[in-house]
Amino acid sequence: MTAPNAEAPLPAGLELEGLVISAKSGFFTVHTEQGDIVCRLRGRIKKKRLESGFATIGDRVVLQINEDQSGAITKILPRTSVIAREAKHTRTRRYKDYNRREEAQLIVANPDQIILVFACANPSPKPRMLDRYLVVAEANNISVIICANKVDLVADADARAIFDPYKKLGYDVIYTSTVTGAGIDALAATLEGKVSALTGPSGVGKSSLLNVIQPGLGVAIGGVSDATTKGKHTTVHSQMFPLSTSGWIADTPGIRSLAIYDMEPDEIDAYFVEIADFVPDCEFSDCSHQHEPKCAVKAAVATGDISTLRYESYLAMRFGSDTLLDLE
Ligand SMILES: Nc1nc2c(ncn2[C@@H]2O[C@H](COP(=O)(O)OP(=O)(O)OP(=O)(O)O)[C@@H](O)[C@H]2O)c(=O)[nH]1
Ligand SMILES: [Mg+2]
Ligand SMILES: [Zn+2]
Repeated sequence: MTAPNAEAPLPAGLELEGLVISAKSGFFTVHTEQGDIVCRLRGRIKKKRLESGFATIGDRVVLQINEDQSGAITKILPRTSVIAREAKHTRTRRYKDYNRREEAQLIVANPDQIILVFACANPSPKPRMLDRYLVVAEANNISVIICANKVDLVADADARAIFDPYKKLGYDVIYTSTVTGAGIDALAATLEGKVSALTGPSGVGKSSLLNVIQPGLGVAIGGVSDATTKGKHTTVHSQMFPLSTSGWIADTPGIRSLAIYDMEPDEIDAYFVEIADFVPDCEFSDCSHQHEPKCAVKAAVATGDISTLRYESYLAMRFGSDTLLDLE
């Protein structure tokens, strides 16, 4: 016996609201109270997509049921935030509005938090990339949890030397291993009831973490081509998964490069949280914190209140010629 209505078709024209949990080649799976419905964008939206924004996972949308039980997305509800990397060819274009960033490659819309995954080794962590992600998250006002994965591969002290300084800056850092299980409960606890997105370079173990946090998903995991360098870009499409503890988690493809865009150079000051603290004390209001006298930022670097690494990272991001930093 099936439950009443379990097999009953939904009436054509029925409007439902839901959450986009997968987006692939023009097909969107939308989670609704009536189940998961495969949708396409309604033609009118497609044409108007420059205004309405292309749907991405995490978007809340309105859809209409078709005769064949598929759906047509008729409306993308306003986003509260979005994590995107800019498409290279649109680097110089500016998008102030979250809903108009379709030319950037959207990674996930409306996340409550991002889990920024780096490996302690294999591939080796790159603090400059981490800083860049943090700037993007700060700029989008999204909270970040730093997950230092593969702790089993290094001495504890070595892992802490790299990631503990971020705790001092106020970021949550969780050390994990999908091999030993270290830190997995702590990570899982931070996900409860929230929409989170796993992001970071390829090969750091994002999909592996998902598989241990929510066993049974069977998400494909890949290798790392060379012990010190690159992941294999195993995950190709972003996807949201429901957590049995409540909440959703998105697995996303490893990011090759992450552009800083939509940001004036001096805005970067505000997104390096510890640098922002000292900027008001600089003698000159337009201080570039490089060579000016009575620069509070340089003074803080000299006393160790700002780490040299972070200061260099800041300079590279603000004044470096590389607007697109290779993450691998
Ligand atoms: N030693 C060790 N290896 C791990 C750990 N977590 C994942 N790995 C390995 O790292 C490799 C990459 O894992 P994935 O989960 O595919 O990495 P990913 O971040 O999803 O990579 P992309 O999908 O390419 O972005 C696999 O060989 C995993 O078995 C860990 O905690 N310790
Ligand atoms: Mg993956
Ligand atoms: Zn200064």
